[in-house]
Amino acid sequence: MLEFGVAGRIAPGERISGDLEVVHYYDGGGGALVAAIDGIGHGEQAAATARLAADTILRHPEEQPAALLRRCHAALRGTRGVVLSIASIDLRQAALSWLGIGNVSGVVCRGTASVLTAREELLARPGVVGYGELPALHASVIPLRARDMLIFATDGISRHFSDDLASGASAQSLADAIVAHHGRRNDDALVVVARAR
Ligand SMILES: [Mn+2]
Repeated sequence: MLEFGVAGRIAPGERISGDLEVVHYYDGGGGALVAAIDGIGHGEQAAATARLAADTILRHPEEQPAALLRRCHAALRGTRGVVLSIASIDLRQAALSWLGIGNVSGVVCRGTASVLTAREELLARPGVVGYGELPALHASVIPLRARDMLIFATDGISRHFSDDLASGASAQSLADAIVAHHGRRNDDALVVVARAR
């Protein structure tokens, strides 16, 4: 199974974040969806668009990331759109399939009990989900071993967030620490952490 952590911050002057996470088991716990969504703009309108994307994903949690992004693109037509990165984790096969449109960062840190040994970064495609044309969508699939950690961060988090991760921390304390140390003050921020046990 997975251990999850979610942390975020609302942009100054707003009452609601336009960033939204999806953390959801499907197939009786055989799989899990993890996504970080950043609604374009701020406040209520961005939050509503992000909610629409999350609801669209949650209606078909068993589908692959590319299919889910295409569903979101259709559902969000007429809105300002979102950028989002999503991972579908097959827990029986210990495989993670991920895909991103826009600038939500994604990294998988390979870890043992005390040392983070390597990382793989998500190569997200440019674009906006719900606006214009989607680029060709090809999820990449990587193995997920025990202690490996998936982290998604919206652009309210500095790009350098993964430089100094402490692998021993809980997923939640890690998410909290990333927001505290790498959050930008002028934007909504969201960090989603999923660690394989
Ligand atoms: Mn943002």
